Amino acid sequence: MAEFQPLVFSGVQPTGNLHLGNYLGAIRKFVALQAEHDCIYCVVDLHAITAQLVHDDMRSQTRSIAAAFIASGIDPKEHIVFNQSAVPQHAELAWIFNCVARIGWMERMTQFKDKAGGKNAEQVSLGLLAYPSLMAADILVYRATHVPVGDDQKQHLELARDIAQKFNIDFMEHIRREGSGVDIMVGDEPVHAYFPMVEPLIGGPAPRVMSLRDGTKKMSKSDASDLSRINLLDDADTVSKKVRKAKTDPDALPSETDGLKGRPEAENLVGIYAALSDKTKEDVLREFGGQQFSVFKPALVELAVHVLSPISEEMRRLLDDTTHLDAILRDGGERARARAEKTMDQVRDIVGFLR
Ligand code: AQP
Repeated sequence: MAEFQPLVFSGVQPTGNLHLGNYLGAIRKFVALQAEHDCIYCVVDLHAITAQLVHDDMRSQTRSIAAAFIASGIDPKEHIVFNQSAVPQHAELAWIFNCVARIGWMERMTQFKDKAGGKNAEQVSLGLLAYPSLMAADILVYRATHVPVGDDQKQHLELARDIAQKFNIDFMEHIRREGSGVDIMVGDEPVHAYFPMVEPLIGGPAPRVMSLRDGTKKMSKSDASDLSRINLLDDADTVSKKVRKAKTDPDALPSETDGLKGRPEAENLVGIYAALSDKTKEDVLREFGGQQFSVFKPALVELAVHVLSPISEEMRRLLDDTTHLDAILRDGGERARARAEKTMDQVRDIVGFLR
């Protein structure tokens, strides 16, 4: 049975300062996957206008995320780094997916419910509701098979699978006729598919990094309090201040992970330490179990600065030369467009548009 060619795709929105959650949940995985896979990494600027239409600094935010990718170790020559709006095929496929997906699927998305928040639901943009359909198109316009993301994106990836599956079933005869499908197994069922069933790559000790001010809330670019997150561009003093001020409880760290239950802030800081040091939470507690936060926090600051400062230095260097950075994005955009057009050329035939 044939297989889809393995391909990694993921994206980050240019909606604010990149933080430790984006780094540990996503960008660090992007870097690691390059060794074994063909990878496409995108600054998803079309997504950035779904929650807020007018941005004063979208271009600089876009460059900043591209700089973070490269400074973290993504090789834009070997792989592809570009911004989404440079490849109009994403939006074209998203329109087709808007007609494949059902409104009920979109309305069930937790992120939509959080962002549209109850009585505001009628007032938010149609784009915010349709966001997961564009996300499915971002991935599937390359027929990508693996998507590294933070835990918060799990539901959107399940929806991308639902969209791919419905497209494959609805157009099964057309796909066969056009000869562009692949025979795959979905569970125990053999299916002649055009789009692969994407696999989310979520994991590690910090798949969802939580706010430093509230261990029950996700660390987020849009949190009003800058103290809630460590930004990739924060200097050592700022990182130190934020970790010192991070909410904790008065108890010492436990020696076993069971002892972190019901202590979300402690669990979050231990998870961050583990992820930054490539260890497990068990390893961290073996080292720090029984210690107070007054001992653990300075160790965490030292580690965070050690890992993040080379990245922020390199980001600043790249951001000083926007001509070079723009050329990287332009080159990535051209290569991405050629690949996306190959898919859309077949999709237009599968759907049956007059050519
Ligand atoms: N707190 C987090 N922990 C782990 N992973 C996270 N990601 C985001 N926050 C965390 C992952 O980062 C990638 C890029 O995210 P995004 O910018 O495209 O969208 P987001 O999830 O909406 O990020 P934010 O920071 O929460 O932005 P706002 O505040 O604008 O909504 C994704 O893989 C995401 O999982």
